Amino acid sequence: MKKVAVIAMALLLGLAILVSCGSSIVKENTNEVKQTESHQIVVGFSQLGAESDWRSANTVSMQNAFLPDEGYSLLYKNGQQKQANQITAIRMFIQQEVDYIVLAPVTESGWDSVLGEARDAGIPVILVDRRVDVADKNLYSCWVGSDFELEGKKMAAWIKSYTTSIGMSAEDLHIVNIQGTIGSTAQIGRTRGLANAARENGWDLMAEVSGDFTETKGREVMAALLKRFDNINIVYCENDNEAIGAIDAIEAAGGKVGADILNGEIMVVSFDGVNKEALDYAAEGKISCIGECNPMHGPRVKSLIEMLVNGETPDKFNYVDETLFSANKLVKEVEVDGVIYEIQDIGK
Ligand code: GZL
Repeated sequence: MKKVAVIAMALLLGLAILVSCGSSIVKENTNEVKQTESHQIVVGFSQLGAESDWRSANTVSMQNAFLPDEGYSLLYKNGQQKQANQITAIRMFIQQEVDYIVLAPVTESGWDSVLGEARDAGIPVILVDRRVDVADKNLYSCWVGSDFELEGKKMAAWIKSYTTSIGMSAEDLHIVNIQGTIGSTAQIGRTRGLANAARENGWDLMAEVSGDFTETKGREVMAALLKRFDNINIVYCENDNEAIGAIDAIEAAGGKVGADILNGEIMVVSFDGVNKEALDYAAEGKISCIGECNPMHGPRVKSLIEMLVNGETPDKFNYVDETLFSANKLVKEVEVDGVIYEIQDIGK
């Protein structure tokens, strides 16, 4: 039943993405002040970009959570992965006197000033997905998202469990990390999780290069790494879109992806579990393990805003529970910091 549930969830996520890719439910708002009925709650949402399937699903989840017939007006601005665009959007929301600002920050630094302007305007800020590194944490009301270092630790535990089970010695693991957007919370956490495990286990972590969470950059970076090294046997991609690009590059160079490292295959692992192609790759073993990163934050952000509307104080940090997806039968669970995480078997 679990497998059916997981695949059903993946298909639902895929459907959400198809809807968003085919015809976005809510077009980006123009700059005119949006005329809303007086009783509506106006939410200004500064989304960081549209770089990945995860991001598309996250945007659709937010758009579906704040609907006019449920008393909301959502002003959505896409930052095209540039902080300057997000800062401009936040200033526009302030001018429009929105009731709440929701920010999915592209990277952690550089937000103190504009969040200070929102505070001075009396507009609460809710952070979603990635976090900000500000001197005064009172500049935002609360945050909801993933524990990215835990995601990295879980994947490292899976790598250790699998390679140990096939009899590999630690020094025989030759790993490259195709990182996400440098300075983003997801990249910082996933990179730290792997780097610490590599140091503690004596693995050969040969390179860390940013693929910016995109398929195109993932392909480019992988092709360059294959020219640089002839002994790569594990590719750690910090999201699925990078993994799809990396797999293309490996196969274009005549390599074979899979878990049979001892017979020359290159093992690819990644994060998200949203992209249908990546989930299919995982089901057939081309991606050996995907660390779940759940994008469906819309309802979570909505419940945080509803608490604020009701005068309640939400928890400052709200973490999402996540698992690992794999069709590999050798690893059934991993243990991280004393907690057992069961692997969701998504094999066909
Ligand atoms: C993670 C999110 C990351 C995803 C990528 O919560 O910030 O950004 O892992 C996305 O796919 O681009």
